[in-house]
Formats: sequence, C-alpha cells, structure tokens
Amino acid sequence: MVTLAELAEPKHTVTWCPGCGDFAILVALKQALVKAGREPHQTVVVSGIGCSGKLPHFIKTYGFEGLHGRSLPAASAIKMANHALTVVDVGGDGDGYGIGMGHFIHTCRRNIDFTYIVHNNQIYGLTTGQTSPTSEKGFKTKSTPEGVLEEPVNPMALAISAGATFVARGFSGNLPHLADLMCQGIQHKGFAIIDVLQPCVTFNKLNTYEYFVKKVYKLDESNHDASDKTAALAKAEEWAEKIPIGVLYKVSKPTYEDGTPQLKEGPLVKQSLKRDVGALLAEFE
Ligand SMILES: Cc1ncc(C[n+]2csc(CCOP(=O)(O)OP(=O)(O)O)c2C)c(N)n1
Ligand code: SF4
Repeated sequence: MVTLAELAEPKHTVTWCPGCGDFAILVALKQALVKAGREPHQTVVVSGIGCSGKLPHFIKTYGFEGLHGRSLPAASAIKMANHALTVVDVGGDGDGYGIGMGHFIHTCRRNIDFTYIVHNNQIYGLTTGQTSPTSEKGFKTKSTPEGVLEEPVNPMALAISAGATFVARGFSGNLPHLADLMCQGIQHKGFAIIDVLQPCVTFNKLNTYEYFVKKVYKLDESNHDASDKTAALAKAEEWAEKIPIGVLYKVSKPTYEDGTPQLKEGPLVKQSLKRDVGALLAEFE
C-alpha cells in the first residue's frame, strides 16, 4: 500500500508562492490517492499550462504536462490507451474553462472514467494576473483595469448540463474535506469534475481565504440530494452570500470505455499488434 512519503517527488522544488491554495490541492491529492489505494506506478497525473499545471512535477506518479487548454484530450487518450490506469487531470480555470472550454463540455458528455481537478483561483496566475472566465463581474485585473464586463462562467452548472456524472466543489482552505472529495472522485466510475476554490494570494486580492471562509458551507451537512439533477442545478446557481462545497451531483451511467468493444479484451497497450488484417484489406479489393 502506497504511503504519503512515497508520493513525495524528491527531485523538484515546489515553486508556488507561499500561501498559495495549490499546496493544499497537492497534499489533498496525495492523501486521496493513498486513501483510494492507488499505487504510483498505476497512476498518471496530467496537466496543461499554468501555476496549477506544474503539479505533476511535484508528485511521484507518472506525469504529463502538455499544452495550455489541452489536458483533457491528453488525459482521455491516456485512459483509453490503458484503461487500467488511474488518471487524474489538473489545471487552472483559464486552462479548463477558457481556452479548453470546448474540450471540457465534450469530456463531460463522454463520461470517460477519470478525475479532473480545477484549481479555480478566478485569475490567470502564471501570466501574472489577467482576467479568467470565472473572474467576477467588475473585478479589476491587469487585462481589465476598469473591471470585468462579462458575467463569469458557471462550471458546475455547465458540467451538470453537459452530462458529467460526478460534479463537486471543494475549498483549498479545508484540506480534509477536499481530500475526501478527491477520493470519492477517483473512486467514482465515470468522469468526475472537482472545482476547487483556490486563493491566488499574489494576484487575486478579492477572492481570498477570508472571502471564502465566510461563505462556504458543506452540502453533506444539509439535506441536499446529489442524485436529483434539478436540485444539483439549483445548488450550482448558489454563488452569493453562501457557496456550497461538497458533491453537487452524482449519478451512475455506463462509461465510454464500457461502450468500446475493443477494450473488452483488456487495455489496448496489452493487446497484441499482430492482427489478421486480411478481411480489412479485402474490402479495398
Ligand atoms: C496556447 C497558449 N495560449 C496562452 C498561453 C499563455 N498562458 C500560460 S498559462 C495561462 C493562463 C494561466 O491561468 P490558469 O489556467 O487559470 O492557471 P493558473 O496559473 O492560475 O493556475 C496563459 C494564458 C500559453 N501558454 N499557451
Ligand atoms: S501566482 Fe497565484 S496561483 Fe500562482 S503560485 Fe502564486 S499564488 Fe499560486
């Protein structure tokens, strides 16, 4: 059984700013993998580009850091090539809900069995503080000095509508709760999205730890029914005085892998490349 120490990556120094919410996400992910009993050699952590995208360097599993906004296709391909692996994708709100938004919607509806953790700090961190798709209306940033004009996207409502089968929100200020959510997401059979409220202490002076501590409340301490889509959408719309954290929506549906006959013989990477292509070639005669 893997231990927390075995998941520590000794070769890389963590370069996030002191106090960044990314630290709690990294620790929560390690705790979740240990709790779920996933060994490092059976796990791949995938990312795009951003402060959040550096996470695969800081955890001793397999890892892949790809292009900005393109982590979901990479994670989907890795899972389809070897569906025996545990795949976890991590990225920022700019990465997943901006440039990667098309992939986000289609990944939700495909229901491939992997977990997507979004470090939602409502700003572009790595590029030093521009507006992101989840920045609040009126928020003044480097790219919108007079304040954001548009309404923010609502990732939880989008995920539920698009067909994701596990939709949850965590807060990096509550590590045990976040680790438990991630463990549930990893154990869920299907696409699990966990949006994490992650203060960027350097560039977002609006959505701070104090801002969220006053607002968040746990859904598991309310009478929310996570199997009820209408109730889940109502919870997804709550974003004012109170913000729910926990599992908003969870249903069981066949995965994309279940519907792919080629995977019935086992992971593609374990299958022989020696195939009888005679029948296929005959079609071209
Ligand atoms: C195709 C492409 N466009 C733009 C960039 C520049 N870029 C790098 S990270 C980033 C946004 C980072 O913000 P976010 O995804 O929210 O992650 P964070 O740094 O906040 O964790 C941008 C625009 C890039 N690397 N590639
Ligand atoms: S810039 Fe923001 S998101 Fe990036 S490491 Fe620093 S505090 Fe974290």
